[in-house]
Amino acid sequence: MRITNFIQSKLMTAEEVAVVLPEKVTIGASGFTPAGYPKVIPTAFAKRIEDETKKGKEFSINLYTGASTGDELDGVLARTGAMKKRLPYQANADLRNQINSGKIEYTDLHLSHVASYITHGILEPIDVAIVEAVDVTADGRIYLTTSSGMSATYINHAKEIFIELNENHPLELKGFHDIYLPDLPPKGRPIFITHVDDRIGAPYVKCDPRKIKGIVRTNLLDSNQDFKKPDEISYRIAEHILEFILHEISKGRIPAEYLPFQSGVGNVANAVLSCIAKDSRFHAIEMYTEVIQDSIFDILDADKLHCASTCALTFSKAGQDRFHANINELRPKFIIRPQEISNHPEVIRRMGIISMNTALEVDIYGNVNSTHVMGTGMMNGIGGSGDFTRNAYISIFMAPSVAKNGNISAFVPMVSHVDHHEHSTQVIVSEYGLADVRGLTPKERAKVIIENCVHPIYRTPLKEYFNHALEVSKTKHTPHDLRRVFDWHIKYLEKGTMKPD
Ligand code: 0RQ
Repeated sequence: MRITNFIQSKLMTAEEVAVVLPEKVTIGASGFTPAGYPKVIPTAFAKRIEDETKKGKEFSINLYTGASTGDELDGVLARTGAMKKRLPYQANADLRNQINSGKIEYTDLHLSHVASYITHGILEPIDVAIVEAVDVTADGRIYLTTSSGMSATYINHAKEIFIELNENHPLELKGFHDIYLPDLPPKGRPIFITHVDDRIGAPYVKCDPRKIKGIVRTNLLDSNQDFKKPDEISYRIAEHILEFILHEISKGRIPAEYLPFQSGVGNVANAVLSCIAKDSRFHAIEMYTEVIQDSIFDILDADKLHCASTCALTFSKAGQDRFHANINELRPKFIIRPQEISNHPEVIRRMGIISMNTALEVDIYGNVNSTHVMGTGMMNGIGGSGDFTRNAYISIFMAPSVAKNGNISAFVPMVSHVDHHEHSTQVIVSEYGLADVRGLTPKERAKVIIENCVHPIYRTPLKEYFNHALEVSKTKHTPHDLRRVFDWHIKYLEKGTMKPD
């Protein structure tokens, strides 16, 4: 870390920043899944809020980020009770509880839409940007850390900027980012990314240095959970996906050198990468995705990564140590882009991405719910899953066939909330098998999904529902019995299980 005269002149403690933040404030923070988010300023601000609320002061915070962040941002601010609005994605238990108890309003947004909502003034404007950086220069170049997220847009729009200068990251992190924001319609031009490793922007975010009101030195790592190896069910799902990809190559629908992969968060997504690493039938891949997790190290160890374009490097403590130790060697392997570019429909469609995301539940016609537990409770949010699903060359949804010890079937007559509808979903996979529903009619889709993906306990009941719907439905294109579509969910809510009696 080089402390220049400019940095020296702006140095403050987190507590000093906390005191100058307004009581009613909209914060645009760095951070994506949880990587590269500010840690000490929000913690100090939360402490101030707690102290001053006791003395009768009222605070009101809107918090915008790139995606989910760590407890030192989302958790501490949610627990103050002063958070009023949060967007566009979260995955923090305390925040989720407050959203679901109605105390915090949450706008669940496609991640590629956030920048234009900010720029067009659809959302409440940003007062203060708080971003984590590895370096800042006197002419206003801000070098971000492990994520890009929404930082560039928030920095552009904020009236004031506070920076957490994180000394834990080596200065060699400079150069991983490719910051480029498209112009607004009607001035928008094509985004010239035709290959995963194309660079079209700058390695820093540029701002008016007069807007930088304070810099706080920190050394805290991103607080990610230790990386859990995927479980047996995830490996079975991954195997079905690998067989499908090889089948598509044999049919000439995927080229032998593959297409770039997008892989979501969680167990199954990690299992797919681990399986590609181990499987001798697979050679090196490219990724055009929004989050890279520790499973990338399996791919790197097998020497099977050409390049990964991402919006965040979300590593466990061990993963972060390994990344730091090998940072120069890994530089050509990763590009970190703003979410408006990592998730941009134009680029995703042009490059022909194979997207792989996880569903909470899927219905017999292939509609997918990724966000709402039993139709009303927020889990995390749609995140980038819709950006990729809608625009991918092949969009795959994966789900273990049951949840909660078998008391919930992931395959139901009708999903209780729709994030990805039957027109966008193409391939559905559980540990029992894979349903390729491209080009099928609704009734054909129902048959292949029920036959290939559903857990044996629920297969016959779902078949019975479909046959019953076919019989009683007045119109037969997408047969349903509207009186019975949610019987499975209602049974779970009343009796704690969807299992047949
Ligand atoms: O709850 O831990 O209390 O048992 O849901 O399920 O199986 O641990 O799955 O961690 O892979 O997350 C869809 C949430 C899956 C995630 C989702 C319960 C289950 C468990 C979690 P417990 P698992 P994962 C990239 C792309 C949307 C955003 C996205 C997600 C908990 O993948 O948030 O894809 N996706 N972004 O028991 C009730 C059901 C259930 C259920 C599972 N049908 N009903 N509960 N569970 N199925 C990242 C970004 O966009 C930034």
